[in-house]
Amino acid sequence: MSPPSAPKDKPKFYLTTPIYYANSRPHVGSAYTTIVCDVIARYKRMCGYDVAYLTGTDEHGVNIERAAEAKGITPQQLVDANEAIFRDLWKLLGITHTDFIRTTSAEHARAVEKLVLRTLELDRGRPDAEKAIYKAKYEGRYCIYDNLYVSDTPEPANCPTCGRDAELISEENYFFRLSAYQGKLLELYKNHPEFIQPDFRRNEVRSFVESGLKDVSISRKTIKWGIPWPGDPEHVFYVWYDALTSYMSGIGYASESKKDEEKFAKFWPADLHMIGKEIIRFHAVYWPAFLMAAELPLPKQIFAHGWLLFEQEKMSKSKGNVAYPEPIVKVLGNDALRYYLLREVVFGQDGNFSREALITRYNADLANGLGNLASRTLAMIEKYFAGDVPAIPEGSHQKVEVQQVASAALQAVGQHMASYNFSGAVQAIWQLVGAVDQYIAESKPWKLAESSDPEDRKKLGAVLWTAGQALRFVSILAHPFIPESTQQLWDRLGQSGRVA
Ligand code: ME8
Repeated sequence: MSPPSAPKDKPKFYLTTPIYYANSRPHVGSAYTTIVCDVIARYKRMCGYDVAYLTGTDEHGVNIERAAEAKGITPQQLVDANEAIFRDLWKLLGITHTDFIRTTSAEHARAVEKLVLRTLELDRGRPDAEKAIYKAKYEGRYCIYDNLYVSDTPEPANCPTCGRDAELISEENYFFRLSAYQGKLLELYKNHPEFIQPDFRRNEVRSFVESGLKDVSISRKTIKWGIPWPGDPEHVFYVWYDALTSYMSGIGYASESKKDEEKFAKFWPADLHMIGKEIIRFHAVYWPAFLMAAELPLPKQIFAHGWLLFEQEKMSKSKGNVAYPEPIVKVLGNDALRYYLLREVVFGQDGNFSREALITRYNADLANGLGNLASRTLAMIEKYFAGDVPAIPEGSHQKVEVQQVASAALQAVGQHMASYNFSGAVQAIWQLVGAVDQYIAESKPWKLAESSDPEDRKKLGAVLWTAGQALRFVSILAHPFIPESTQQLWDRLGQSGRVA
């Protein structure tokens, strides 16, 4: 039994969460993506990758301005307060991100400017009809809650996401010529089917792009709270051009320091942008087009997961039907929340969030399942061998089935993790937990301990050695999912250092 094999020269893996709106505090929905990415980051590190994991806060836009106004504070005060809450929550949840970007930071503004100036520079060599960025009048309906163009005509319209009335916008903007990228985007999806995952999402995006793309406005005159357009400060960048660039500014794009430059050169392009399904168009259509216009490398994959639902509706701040992670973690611990989210929700699909189901899962799989097995095994090792069960010669008295289940679990975890099938990976690990449980029940070590036959003593040692080894193996395999309890188990098994 050995852990997933580590490649010799450390390859890099760069993954990101969306940068979350700093107009209010995080809820279980925002924690979901962050936890999922943390599992991937930990797993990749265990597999020998040098991992950069970026998260952060999206701090510009009308909704921030309005939220601040409603509270009688400045937008800066609001985002400062909320950013601190995000950071504190990630700390509480034991998230191992390596980088955190705020869109109000100077390094981010520099990156947005650099990206647009680079594009404008390339535009100089392009005929007028092919210039990526141009100025024109915009009139349309826009949902300020979901930051979504609802329609490009002035007639009243409702937001398809939240159902509220969309606002009328009429002003001169800078536009991005998205319409010119239809062919290149379709080619990208065709040549790199892994670019958008899961497959059914790629099909949706492809149909959307095939039906024709409209140019998009990338600046605003009416909004004040944003990054000024270089050389035309009446305009500020409009959310998506600003927000998406965080994936580069967060790892050093446009920084003047040598160290950051090297970091960007090493980690860009991103290997994975993990997002919720509602922002897939921005990531799988706008973002590659923005990068193509700037002649920069494209991210390798956009994975759009489903929504956590609360009583069949999307959990969201604007609807107010949210659960918060802090009380859950206080009562049951981080691992319970992580385990529940990864085991219960089929990754990629929508899944219901329920406190009752969380508690049931916790009791069944963590407290009674793994917890109980570990306590019983460790208690017997203590009682019958004073905490030090002797290693047994390979093959003697070992239960080959347990080894087989362990090898199968290792293989299954590798396969499931390659496609981000977290529930599959967790189930494979818990099959091993079940197999050890059954092995102990069948071999009745407490009976063997009563016998005066030296063969029975050997058998007892073999049973507890095998169970202990299997538990050590479980603590490695399950570590990315439940890092705190596996570390405790690792320590109690007498292993030194960190699991990973
Ligand atoms: O969209 N279920 O920020 P945001 C699952 N700032 N995931 C959920 C969720 C739910 N009910 N609710 C939120 C933004 N999420 C922009 C992104 S990126 C360049 C800019 C997660 O605060 C999910 O990852 O509204 C979703 O995409 C994200 O939070 C939206 O966060």
